[in-house]
Amino acid sequence: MNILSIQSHVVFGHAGNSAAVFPMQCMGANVWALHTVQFSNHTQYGHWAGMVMPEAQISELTAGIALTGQLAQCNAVLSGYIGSAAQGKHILEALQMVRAANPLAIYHCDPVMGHPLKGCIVAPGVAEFLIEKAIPEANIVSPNQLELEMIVGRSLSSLAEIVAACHEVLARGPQTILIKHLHYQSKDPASFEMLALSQDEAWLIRRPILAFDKEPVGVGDMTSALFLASLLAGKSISAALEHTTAAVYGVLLETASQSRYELAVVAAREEYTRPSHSLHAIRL
Ligand code: PLP
Ligand code: PXL
Repeated sequence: MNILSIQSHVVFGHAGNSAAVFPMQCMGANVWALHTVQFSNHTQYGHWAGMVMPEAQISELTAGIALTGQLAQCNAVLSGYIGSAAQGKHILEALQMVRAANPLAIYHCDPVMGHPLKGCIVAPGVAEFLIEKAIPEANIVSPNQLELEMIVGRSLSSLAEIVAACHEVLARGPQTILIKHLHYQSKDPASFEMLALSQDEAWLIRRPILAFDKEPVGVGDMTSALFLASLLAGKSISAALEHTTAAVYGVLLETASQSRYELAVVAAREEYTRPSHSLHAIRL
């Protein structure tokens, strides 16, 4: 299993590749980590040092791998936090190179744009790129509810409306959609819910919500990574959803038990292969 993971890198703490790479490696994937930005820390601190990588690096580094003859070994491209709208074109070029070398390679686009409580968190033009260009190319997409609303262009207030919106997204190209954070009106406030759908099945999963002084960042990035690694390992959509939810829950429990803000990505390493809780998805 080889995954080209195109996301942010933070030197301190965990977001983007810094939250996604290690969990995927623990699940047995070779991760080819390509960084869209290198920041000192994630942006929710309000200040950070570092830079958005020059956009051409994304396609240049991928072309470099192609020269080794190894690009055909790439099973999947995962994209997450993008530093500038100009990087979009190079992500799609990288994807084209991978697909030319391995037509079976899949593209998982995590359309990182915003957070229900924080609003839009990405550079101008990134949202338009994700919605118009990236999602139609993707096999798997993993928006949170806010991002799903941005994709379909309207707010969604019930689970039925959310499921209908997911089918609209599937009609644009992807075969699988994970809604990695739901917050519709009638949702039980004590549970965290996610939804995974394909054309012919829909699964809902719940886990307890944990109270944090400040919500940890990188949870969505880790969620997408674990879901992709689970599907690549041959799990069904429901099994991938169950494994992902249980593993992330385990990481959050460890994080809460240490009273930390940054995710306990390393301390909770057992969770990625043998989650300590088992959670069951419900077929809708
Ligand atoms: N916040 C929490 C506490 C989560 O558990 C998750 C996903 O599992 C998310 C957020 C989803 O990510 P995002 O930050 O994109 O909403
Ligand atoms: O989790 C999304 C994310 C990824 N990468 C960086 C971030 C954030 C959210 O704030 O700052 C660098």
